[in-house]
Amino acid sequence: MGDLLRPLRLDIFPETGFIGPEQATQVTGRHLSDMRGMYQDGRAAEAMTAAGDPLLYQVYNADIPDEPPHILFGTTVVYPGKVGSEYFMTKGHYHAIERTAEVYYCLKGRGMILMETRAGDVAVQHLERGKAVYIPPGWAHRSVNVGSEEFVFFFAYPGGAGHDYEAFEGLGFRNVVVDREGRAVVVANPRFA
Ligand code: PAN
Ligand code: ZN
Repeated sequence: MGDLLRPLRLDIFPETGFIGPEQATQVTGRHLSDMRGMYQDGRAAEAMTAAGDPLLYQVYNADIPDEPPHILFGTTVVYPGKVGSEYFMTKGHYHAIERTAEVYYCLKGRGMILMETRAGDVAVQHLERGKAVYIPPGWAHRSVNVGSEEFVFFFAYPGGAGHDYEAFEGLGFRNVVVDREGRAVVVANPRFA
């Protein structure tokens, strides 16, 4: 068996996604420069990166050993904004151990979860406060903020699952979410045409 822990209790602030106490939390910030090639509008991405490289999202991870039989959990805050007509989003990944699932529970804002399998199945679920999405084993997942405030969600998945980002460094996800006259629309990724 892996590390044993004493039971612990944390604070999770739904408005900000912040998890306390600070000593029990790891924070990772992702800027636009961390997502080279992932947005359709490369020129808009370059210009925004040069003009200040905005912070797109933050991940707060409770400090739990990353191995079975633990459950890793935390929050993600995706900030509102767009690169060209595409909304701010996470990189997206498969779990390295593909037979591992995940649960997302929305605490604030409005988002879409883009999901797909290596076999080419695709799915999209909408999240708003109080709704949860179950991501079954084998489904890659990316979170998109389609609202005007922060999109905050809680996540939990098995320790040791790991993250595989490589699959999305070329063409990206099969679907993209774009703003069409103020509405968030899911369209097929033109790179797959
Ligand atoms: C989440 C994600 C988090 C950030 O904790 O890791 O939302 O997204 P990326 O890892 O794709 O940058 C999760 O799905 N963990 O497995
Ligand atoms: Zn995941």
